[in-house]
Amino acid sequence: MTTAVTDHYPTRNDVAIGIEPRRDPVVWTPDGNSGPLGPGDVSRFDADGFLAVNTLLDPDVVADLRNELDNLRADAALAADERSICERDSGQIRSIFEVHRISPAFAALVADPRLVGPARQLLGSDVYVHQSRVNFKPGFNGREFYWHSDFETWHAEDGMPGPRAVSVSVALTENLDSNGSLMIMPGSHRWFVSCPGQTPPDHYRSSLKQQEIGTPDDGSLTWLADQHGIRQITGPAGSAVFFDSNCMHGSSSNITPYPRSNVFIVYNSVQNTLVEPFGADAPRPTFIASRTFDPV
Ligand code: 6CS
Ligand code: FE
Repeated sequence: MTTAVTDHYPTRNDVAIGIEPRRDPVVWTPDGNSGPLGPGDVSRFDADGFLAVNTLLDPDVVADLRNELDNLRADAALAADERSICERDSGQIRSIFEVHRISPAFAALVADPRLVGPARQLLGSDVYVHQSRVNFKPGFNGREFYWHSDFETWHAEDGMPGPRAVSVSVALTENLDSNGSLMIMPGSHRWFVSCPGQTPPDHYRSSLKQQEIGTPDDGSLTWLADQHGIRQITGPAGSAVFFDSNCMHGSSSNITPYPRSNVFIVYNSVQNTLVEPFGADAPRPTFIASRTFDPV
């Protein structure tokens, strides 16, 4: 008999819409736990919910990953694979999921201590890869990612119990303030915003192109933006941002000629492995939410 897991973060399914204080810590590091981040960076992540790093990867590593990006985009078989998500209007590739299982270069990146080291330190445990993806956001046609908390979706649709996960977004092209770079509300990770609506069957087939269910109401977004502001995360290829699973974030469409292509790796604590979805009838496919929990 499986023990019922208490839902500390109710959302969707006619739950009263609201903003509740986060029940869990942000930084799970026991005092003095060592790791690559200094105390200043750890406290900045705790306060803001994210930490931007201007040069995480060396130019030669970035060049290799850019080449890999071109190889993946040119792979006709992969374009027909369910792990490739196309833009809703142009048909250009929007995202490729599970890149760490498709490409040796991205598999190596996942295990790079510059990425997994801070993740283990912040989450205070071993970690496994919950999700990896490249978001291409091509020039002229890269469409937006509307405001959302990743954790709200991962909790409702993947069965992630608590917000004990951290994403690392690595810029593979220059992230400008004009080409749809990431916007985060600093400090928003300390609130859980329950979202309206019911999760449709196979929701991921639409949500990964344009998310509607699992996005907060205007009133909640306005309250959060008034309280916390909006920070645009820009930086050169090779820069990165570590961000808490529950940050309110989004990015605008890209109408410039300059692609904003980033790889995102989501590290989840091995103490926070997926159970049954809290707000959907069936779990999403494993290329979106891994159900093997082998530590990196
Ligand atoms: O549903 C998800 O898992 C994906 N959707 C968004 C908009 N961000 C997180 C993740 O890539
Ligand atoms: Fe997201």
